[in-house]
Amino acid sequence: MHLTIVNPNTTITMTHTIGEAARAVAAPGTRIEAVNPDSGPASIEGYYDEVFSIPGMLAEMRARPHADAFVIACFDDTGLDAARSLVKVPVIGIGEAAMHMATLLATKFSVVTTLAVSVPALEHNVHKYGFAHRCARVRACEVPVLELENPASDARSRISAEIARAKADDRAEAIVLGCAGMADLAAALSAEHGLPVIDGVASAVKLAESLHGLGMKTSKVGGYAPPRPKTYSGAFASAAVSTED
Ligand code: 5HY
Repeated sequence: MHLTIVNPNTTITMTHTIGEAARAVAAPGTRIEAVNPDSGPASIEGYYDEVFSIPGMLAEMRARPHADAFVIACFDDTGLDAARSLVKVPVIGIGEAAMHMATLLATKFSVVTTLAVSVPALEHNVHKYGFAHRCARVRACEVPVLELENPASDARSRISAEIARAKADDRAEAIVLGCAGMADLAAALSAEHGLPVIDGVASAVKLAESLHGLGMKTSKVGGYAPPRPKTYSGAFASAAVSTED
């Protein structure tokens, strides 16, 4: 299968990290393409960044009609519902994927994300996905997203310390890493802390492969029905959907 992974922010080094994490777990027949838009925020930290990342992300998806499935590689699952409306093939958000995996491994989990500004949106998703009774807490380690790209930063140690607090205070039995930029840290942190530490990129790759293998596609009979053709004007004129799409 051809699996396209879209990093909605514009930081190419993070896209590379994401692609490597995906290829590390992909099945032999899965071709991974990791991309990001040229327009939009360098990182997504809260509601304002999120909005401006979505048009570029959708454009990247629209430019790849050959993909058998897509992964949205931002833990906020940025634009996930719009993406599922736009394309017929499965679209997996790394946040939703990681939370599903956590519920298969533990009675309760905590999320460790970057900054406090990101927490409310992730808490909303926990409730939206039906995991409120399984997620002990969404925590922030107060590491800016782009600090994860800085080898000299103390990001890893701060994430590790937050995991220790989640184990002690939340009695978390598993940890979900709340940023795509943390994808390369999961295995080492799991070994260090002695519990499952789940990366959403790897989780989403395997779920996408499963859905493709089952021949399953997104339902188009309700909320994810194709957008109705209509005029789009101004900067978004190119986003208009025709009946041929
Ligand atoms: C992410 N931001 O996965 C989110 C994480 C966050 O640019 N990629 C980003 O902090 O919300």
